[in-house]
Amino acid sequence: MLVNVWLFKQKMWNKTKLKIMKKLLFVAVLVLPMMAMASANMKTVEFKVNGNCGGCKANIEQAAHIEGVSEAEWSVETNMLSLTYCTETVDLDDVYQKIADAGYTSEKLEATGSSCGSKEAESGCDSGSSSSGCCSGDK
Ligand SMILES: [Cu+2]
Repeated sequence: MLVNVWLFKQKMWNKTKLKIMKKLLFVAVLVLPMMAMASANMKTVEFKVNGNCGGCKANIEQAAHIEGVSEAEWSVETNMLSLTYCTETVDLDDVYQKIADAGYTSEKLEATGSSCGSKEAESGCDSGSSSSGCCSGDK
């Protein structure tokens, strides 16, 4: 009698286990590709953008933050811009162009606009201010 109950319980447990396994498999099959897809077209690159100060940082990051860019971070110390973007919607050349328009020279493009501009005074960027504004790009 006792053995029978035990066997019965054992059977039920096996069924439950199977159900759980099936559920897990279902979740894995459904969710994993979605996660892979979401991250597959995101890419992070680093490239150099000339700049000098916190004002430059704000300008560069703002310029680089076009639609499809999820993260743009520029370092004053290394002058490297770290960019995380969607490869399907973002053309990197557009980012280079925006940065050049904002007045910063990157690895690929010479600056076309004027940098820092009115933010010069409050940004505290005074290195090279004598020549062509605080952020002439030549550092
Ligand atoms: Cu600056």
